[in-house]
Amino acid sequence: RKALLEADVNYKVVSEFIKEVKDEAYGQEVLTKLSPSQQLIKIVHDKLEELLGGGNNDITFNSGKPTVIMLLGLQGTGKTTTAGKLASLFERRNHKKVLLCADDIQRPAAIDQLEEIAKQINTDVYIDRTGTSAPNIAKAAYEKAWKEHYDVLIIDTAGRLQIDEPLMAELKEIIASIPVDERLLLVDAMSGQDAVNVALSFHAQVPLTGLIMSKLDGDARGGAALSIRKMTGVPIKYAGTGEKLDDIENFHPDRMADRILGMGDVLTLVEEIQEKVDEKQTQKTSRRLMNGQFDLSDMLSVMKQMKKLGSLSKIFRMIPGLPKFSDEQLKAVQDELARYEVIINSMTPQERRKPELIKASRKERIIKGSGRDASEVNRLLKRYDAMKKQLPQMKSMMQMGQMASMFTKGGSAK
Ligand SMILES: Nc1nc2c(ncn2[C@@H]2O[C@H](COP(=O)(O)OP(=O)(O)OP(=O)(O)O)[C@@H](O)[C@H]2O)c(=O)[nH]1
Ligand SMILES: [Mg+2]
Repeated sequence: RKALLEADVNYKVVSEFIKEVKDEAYGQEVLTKLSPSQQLIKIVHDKLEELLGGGNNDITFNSGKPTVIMLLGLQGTGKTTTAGKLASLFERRNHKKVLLCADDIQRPAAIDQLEEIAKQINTDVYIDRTGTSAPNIAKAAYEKAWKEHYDVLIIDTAGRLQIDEPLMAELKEIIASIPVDERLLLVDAMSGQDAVNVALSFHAQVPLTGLIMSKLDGDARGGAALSIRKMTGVPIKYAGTGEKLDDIENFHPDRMADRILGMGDVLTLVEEIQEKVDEKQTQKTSRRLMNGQFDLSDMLSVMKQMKKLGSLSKIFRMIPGLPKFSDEQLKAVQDELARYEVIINSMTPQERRKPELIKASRKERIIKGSGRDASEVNRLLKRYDAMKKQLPQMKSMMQMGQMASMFTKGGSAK
């Protein structure tokens, strides 16, 4: 059975995020128009927006020479379509003369696809079907762009199912042979956490200058965007919102924060938490944990907290590193809690404070008193030892609880 604390918790990310939200909350005047829960959501929302935004969210065009944009990404993420979308956007909005370059020579159909797109938007495209290498094609396209005074050159590159050496070598060779201003990675909004690793490997080999989220018109909330933005430090520049060639827009961090939070249900959740969290107890346990103290009563208190935070964690589901609790995990904690509570109640205060006192004869008494069996008592003691070793994670758990309790009863943030 999987314990909650063994869930994928990245203590650093959790406590950093919570600390920032807390600082923010402390510093804030009482906003009369917003209820405490709305305030909390607003702070989380703004924090998300800040995380998602920042950096140059657009393209800076060179003057007097072509601006070279290279599109990168795994197979089917939307490179070729986005090449067309960007060309059309720059022509319409920025009145630029754009040359597309079909540099995906892995499949003959890829060239045809870009040629077809170019025709639709009435844009020029550089094509070479003689079998020469991708870097050579890019070089020739760049020369043409210079000679014929194109403002922008957009290079469509080959995708792969997975990152592989030949692909990376080819991309590196292209950027070594012509000056590429923008290296933009396509990230499919539907992709999960593995997209983070993909982005990081691209970034390590071909330093990225931006991200483009594609397929934001789907159901995906786009939590991967947040992880990738944070892990690479690279700005998200554009968002693809459909299959048509004008379905592209500059990336709006505020809209994305709305989407990640899925506004509707969050408010209800926060209100639910407020009803459940016992502020005094939480603070007391929190203080003890900070001082490195942890006994069996603290264990009960932490477990109660975990149970309550199960629903709060739904708010943070999309934030990388925060604990994600499944319904089964919550149920497991609930059952465990019910069993342990009876056993711990049969202990003397001294035993609760110093569980290491509990040897054979005391154990016998506790078993009789609680009506539970030896294996359960042993399991409880084992669990206590395991939790004691995970003090940092528990501290962050209690902090989350405090954060929620700050907003209870009129938000007594202190
Ligand atoms: N709904 C939706 N579909 C998109 C979007 N962007 C691309 N697509 C679709 O995704 C599919 C793949 O797009 P491509 O542009 O061919 O992707 P690619 O990265 O060039 O793929 P490869 O060249 O095979 O690596 C196509 O069916 C596109 O129409 C988007 O923003 N929304
Ligand atoms: Mg393609």
